[in-house]
Order: sequence, then structure tokens, then C-alpha cells
Amino acid sequence: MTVAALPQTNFFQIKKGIFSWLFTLDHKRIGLMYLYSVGLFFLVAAGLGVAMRLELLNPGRDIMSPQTYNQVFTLHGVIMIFLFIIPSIPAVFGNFFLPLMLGTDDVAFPKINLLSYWLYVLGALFALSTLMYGSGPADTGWTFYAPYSVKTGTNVTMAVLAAFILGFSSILTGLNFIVTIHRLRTPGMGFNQMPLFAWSLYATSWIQLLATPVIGITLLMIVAERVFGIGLFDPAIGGDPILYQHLFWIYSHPAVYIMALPAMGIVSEIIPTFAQRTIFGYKAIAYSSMAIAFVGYFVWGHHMFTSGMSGPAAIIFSILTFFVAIPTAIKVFNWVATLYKGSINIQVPLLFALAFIFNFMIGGLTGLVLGAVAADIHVHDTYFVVGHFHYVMFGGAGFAFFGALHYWFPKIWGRMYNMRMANIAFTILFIGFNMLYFPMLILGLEGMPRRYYDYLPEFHTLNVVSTVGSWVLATGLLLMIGNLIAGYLKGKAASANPWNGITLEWQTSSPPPLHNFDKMPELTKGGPYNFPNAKSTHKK
Ligand code: HEM
Ligand SMILES: [Cu+2]
Repeated sequence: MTVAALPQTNFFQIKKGIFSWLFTLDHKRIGLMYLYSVGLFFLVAAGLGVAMRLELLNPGRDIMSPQTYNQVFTLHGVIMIFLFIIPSIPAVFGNFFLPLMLGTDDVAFPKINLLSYWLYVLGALFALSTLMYGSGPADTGWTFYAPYSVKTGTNVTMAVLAAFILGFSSILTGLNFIVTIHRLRTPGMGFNQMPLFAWSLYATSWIQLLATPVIGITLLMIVAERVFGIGLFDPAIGGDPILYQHLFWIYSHPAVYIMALPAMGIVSEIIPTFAQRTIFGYKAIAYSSMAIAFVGYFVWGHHMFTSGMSGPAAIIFSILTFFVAIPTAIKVFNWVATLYKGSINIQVPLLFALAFIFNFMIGGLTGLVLGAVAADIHVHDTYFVVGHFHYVMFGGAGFAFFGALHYWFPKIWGRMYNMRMANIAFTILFIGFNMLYFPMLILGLEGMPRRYYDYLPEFHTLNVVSTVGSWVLATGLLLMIGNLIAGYLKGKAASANPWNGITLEWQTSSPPPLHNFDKMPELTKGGPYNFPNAKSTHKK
């Protein structure tokens, strides 16, 4: 089938021209604009990452000066966190699929949705403007720790204002999703009939709404300190740098769940579809998202064990941190139980979901090492931390993002990518990823500090492995993206439901019509994942 033979009323074809995109109120088009934007920033920041790995190929200077290295890792971190991973799954797939999965025609506030996209663009322009003038992008690290961030001559003010604006974008998306979930579920869909991806967005949205204002205020305090010198964080004028760390992590730890929870939601969609099986422990998975979101507010101090905090405070933060492992493990248990005795169809979206579980386990377990006070003091600010958070954010959330892209690709574009190539790209990506980051965990344990352009010769071998890993990973990424673009341009037409999925987005045509459903979608009886022809059930 050619494009001309596709239904003429799908959301791509109904209006043409650039302005019909830039000012669209359609949640699907807004989701796609986010996709192209976050995708672009991911590539830019990945390029910076590969450049850093090139610098670290050998001890001593390879390709950049120490100061440039500081600016590059800051820009890499800021882009990856604020412009890629925080918006990624909610703003792209949440926007596109939440209304479809709830059986409704749009989010609650389409105009606010468009506004949050444009705030994202404005924030991105602020961030990029730091490249253009003065002494260039901030060199503080993405954490903007005071008092250095108050003193450095680099463009910290613009960078924190960028993060401030991006925070508004995130808050508005969260607000929109909460109201959409409360008010716009299709008749008959109670909270416990919602797909688990919707549940994960619900938990995430509350974090976006309640935690993001804290970082907003904190970043404005940095600006006030830099511009007016009012003495909030700088001890030289009566401030307290530790106060900054508290305020920063009160947001930034919950922000980790803004990255992780939607990813877990994606995995909870992919696994039942490719096992053709009712999800095991639906409520446990749904409510554990809420539990993670809640407990996540009380653990921020684990980033500050070496800041001189009191013993009792450190112990309490440590114990609370271990609590996060419980709801997380509940999810992993339920995913595995869903696969057990299912009729498993190993396709590339499932491979990404399994890779998520594998990588996220390494990320989570190394997180427990960091959460244990004594161990953390040994590895704080070493490459162990860099390995840990890339396993969580990239190996976890990033892989889930790619999984979602492969899972919903046929629904979004009505075409299919080359499966064989997708498997090859996945394999290279997975190998490259682990080659790049696993050595960092060992290097950290051996004492190699992070955020330096140089290292002692004894660390050479593992750094070479890691840098070669970054080339393997980059190859996998380029193959994956090339394959998806080829699928978009000339892939075979996809049916409405190529994976035999059961949530409501599979009941409409691919691509969906402007208003999502030509006829009311039908809810499955007995819960959202009740596969009628499942080969086996959980009860024996
Ligand atoms: C091509 C893939 C990537 C490569 C090669 C890469 C490499 C690196 C390197 C070498 C560092 C600096 C370590 C140091 O000197 O302390 C770093 C830092 C960082 N990366 Fe990545 N990375 C990649 C992807 C990602 C992704 C996908 C994310 C997030 C989703 C991410 C988030 C971060 C953050 C937050 C930092 C810390 C920046 C800071 O210290 O302020 N990276 N990365
Ligand atoms: Cu944390």
C-alpha cells in the first residue's frame, strides 16, 4: 500500500503546511514536535559525550583543554537532563498516547499543551545562547553547585534561567495530564481500568507539578545571588552553600522518577503485549508507581552524605533510600511473572524492555551501594557515580524511550521498519552501552574521580575499553535511527494492530484520525490486559 492509499483523514493529512504544525492543538502533532526536538538534542548531547570519551582515550590532553572539558560535561549534562530525558517519554509518548489510551480525543487543555511546547523551545534557546557570548557555557556541572556557580565567569545566569523556563514547561505538561486522567477517561474506564502507562504518567505528573517549583525558586536564588550578591549561598557574604544542595536535591531526586516512572510504564505495556498475557499484579504495578513517587520525596539527602551532615540524618536518609527498592522490585517481579509461561513473541520492542530490566537492575543495585553511607563515602564523586546514573537514565529510561519508539512506530506513522535491521541495531546498541559504562563502575571503585579531563596512567586500559564502547554505541544509534527513517520513508504499510495489542490505541487506524476514534473504542471486559485468546492463564 502506498501513502495515497492510506485513509485520507489521518492526522498527518488533514492539514498541511508548517504553520499547521507550529500552531497545532492536536496532542499527536505536539507529541511529534517534541519527538523531533528531544531527538535533535539527544544527538547533540550524545556527540558531546563521544567527544568527552575521545578526550579520555589517553591520559593527558587529547583533544580539548581542561576548561573546555568542564564546559562540555556541563552542557552535555544540562541538555541530556533538561532537554532530553525529563521531557522525553511524557512529552512525546505521553502526549501522543495518553488520550488514545484513555479513549478520548485530546488532552484537557490543548492550548496549554502548545504553550508548554513553546516554553520548551524558549528554554532550549536560552540554553544554547550560552554558547554565543562572553566566556561561553557554564562550567559548573549540571548541578550548578554554589558557591562556585555564583563566582564563575561563565554564563551560569542564562543556563539556570533556561532550566527555570523548562521547569514551567514540565509543570504545565504534568498539570495537563492530571486533569486529563481525572476528567477525560472514556465512559466505563475507572482508574483501575487504565493502562499502566497512564498510571505511570499520573504518578509522574504529580512529581512534575509539586517538585519542579522547588528547583525554579532555587535557580532564581542563584540568579539573585549572582546579580545582586544578597548572600544566600556564598559563605563569604553570610550564605550557606549546603542550603543550595538541599534545595537542589529536593527537586532533583524526585526528578529521577520523572525519568524512571514513565519508562517503567512503557515496559508495563510492552511486556503483556509480547507475552499475549494479562499483566501479573496490575494493582501492585499501578500503586507501586504512586509509592515510588511518594517515597522519592524523602530521600534527597543521599546525595549529600559527604557534605558534613549529622550521623542520624545520614542514617535516616540511607534507610529511606533502601525503601525505594521495595516498590521497584515489586514491578520487576510482576514483569517477570507476566512473562513466565507466556507465549512470548521476541520482537525488538520486547528486547528493549528486557534490556531496560537488565540495565535498570545494574543502575538500581549500584544505587543501593551509593545509598549505604559507608560505601558512598568511598565512591562519592568517582566514576562509579557516572556509571550508576548512566545505567539508570540511559540504560533504563533511554532504552525504554527507544523501545516505545519501536513499539508505537507503526501506530504513529502507519508503516513498519525493517525488523532484521532493528534487531541488529539493538544488539550493537546494547553491547556498546555496556562496554561504555560497565568499565566506569570498576574505575570508580578503583578511585578514578569524575569531572576531570585527565587521569592517572593506571586507569588507562579500562578507559580505552569505555571509549571504544562509545564508538560501538554510536554505531548502534546511527543504525537504529537510519532504520527508523528508512521505515518512515518507504516502510511497508502497517495494520491498525500489528502486535495484537489490547489497549485502546490499537483500536483506531494507523495513523489515527484527527479526533482519534471514528467509533467509540470498546473496553476489554475484566481489566485492561485481558487477552481473549491468551494461551495460558496465571491460575493453574
Ligand atoms: C552517547 C552517549 C553518552 C556518552 C558517550 C556519555 C558520556 C559521558 C561522559 C564522558 C560524562 C562525563 C563524566 C565526567 O567527566 O564526570 C558524562 C556525564 C553525564 N552524562 Fe553522559 N553520556 C552519554 C549519554 C548520556 C545520556 C543519555 C544521559 C541522560 C539521559 C547522560 C547524562 C549525563 C549526565 C547528567 C552527566 C553529568 C554531567 C555533570 O557531571 O555535570 N549522558 N557523560
Ligand atoms: Cu537521589
